Amino acid sequence: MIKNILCKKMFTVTITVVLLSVSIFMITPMSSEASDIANPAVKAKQSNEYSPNTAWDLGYTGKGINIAIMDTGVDDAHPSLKGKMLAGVDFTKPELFFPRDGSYDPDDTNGHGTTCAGIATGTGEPEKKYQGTAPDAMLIDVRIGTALGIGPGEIPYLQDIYDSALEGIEWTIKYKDSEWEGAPEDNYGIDILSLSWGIYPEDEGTVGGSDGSDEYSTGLNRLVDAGVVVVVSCGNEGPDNDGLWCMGAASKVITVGATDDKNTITRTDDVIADYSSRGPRKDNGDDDPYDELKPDVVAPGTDIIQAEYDRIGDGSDNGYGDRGSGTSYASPNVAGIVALMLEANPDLTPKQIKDILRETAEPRGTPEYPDYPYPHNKWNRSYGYGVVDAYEAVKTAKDFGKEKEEKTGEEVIGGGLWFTAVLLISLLIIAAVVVYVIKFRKKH
Ligand SMILES: [Ca+2]
Ligand SMILES: [Ca+2]
Ligand SMILES: [Ca+2]
Ligand SMILES: [Ca+2]
Repeated sequence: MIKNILCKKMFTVTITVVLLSVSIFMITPMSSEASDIANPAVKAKQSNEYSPNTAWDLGYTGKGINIAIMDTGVDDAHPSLKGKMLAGVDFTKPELFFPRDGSYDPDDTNGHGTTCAGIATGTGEPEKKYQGTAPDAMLIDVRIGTALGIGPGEIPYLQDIYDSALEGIEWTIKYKDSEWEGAPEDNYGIDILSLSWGIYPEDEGTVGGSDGSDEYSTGLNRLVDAGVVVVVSCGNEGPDNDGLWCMGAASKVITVGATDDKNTITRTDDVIADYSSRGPRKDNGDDDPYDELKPDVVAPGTDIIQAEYDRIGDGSDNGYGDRGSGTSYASPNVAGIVALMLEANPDLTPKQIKDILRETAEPRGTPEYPDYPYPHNKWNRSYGYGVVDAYEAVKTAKDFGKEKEEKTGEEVIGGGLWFTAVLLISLLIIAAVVVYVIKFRKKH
């Protein structure tokens, strides 16, 4: 008996020591120097390292732009997200009791969606430490995932009956121009869909992943055609992945992989995250060899601290949670950058946004196709077209089309000068004629 009690005590002590060591190990990375890294590292937020060459220094923070987070729901009462939600819909609940006109506010009982919303749009209140890349952007909460993460319809055999992800995509197409009740005119509709979601292709013949012809990817392409910029995570399958999953494989979306920023704002030490899925996408056999070049860009996704959800409540008393990692955390960072670009130039099309992001990204790794035309000759299977650069992207977005306008302006000015010159010469000729006539009359 005594021996047993001693054993029990020893066991308890050992477990306590182990737990303490583990918790200390887990707390260490959350020290004060390890604050908000990913945001200044993409050159969105100001920093000692990159200011004044950051997007926020240019004056853009996402004002007048709406980002839909299609995920496990968002605890939008969290101090970082308070007052942001303009509309919501919950596809994990029956339509009969939960209206799907945008008026319902879904709960997050998993945490994934709240974290992603914070990375894109969080104000970081009250300390303003863990801010999103577009802290003035607003939110549309499109819930497709349950407490378990996966949504109804991601279970084989049920997919044909009801699929929350497909419902969510169709809803976003339908409501993309909606005049949300109580929203200022600038914040009508949906500008961007941020999707940290992937569904494994389940059909036969899907060796090598999806070629982008699956119904999730084609649905997202239709959403892009409707004018919404779609940003999707690449997946966490690592370097030996068998292609890309449905959604990130869509030709027209911006597919985002993850880097490890090493908890330093400087970009020089950043490397591809070991879990980030690699490209290219499976060949879809069309005459465009470039839509296979995915991921498009990479952004920090490792050890990210963000707004913490509440399993039962709305997160209104919550702070900021542990660090988490995944390409799920890289894509909302880029969705926020797209919001900054659209604020700088609301006329840009989704294709122009994607082209600018690819062109301005800082290339990394050996180019896989050096003979391809620019910018495709930058592409690497891990880093895509490179590490996203919010400053260069926003600056390029702002000036996009300006060169043409200025030229047109010059032409107008040029035309005005010509007109004045012709008028002056005509007047001179008339004056000369008048003088000549008067003189002629005087002589006769
Ligand atoms: Ca919500
Ligand atoms: Ca909740
Ligand atoms: Ca770094
Ligand atoms: Ca192709």
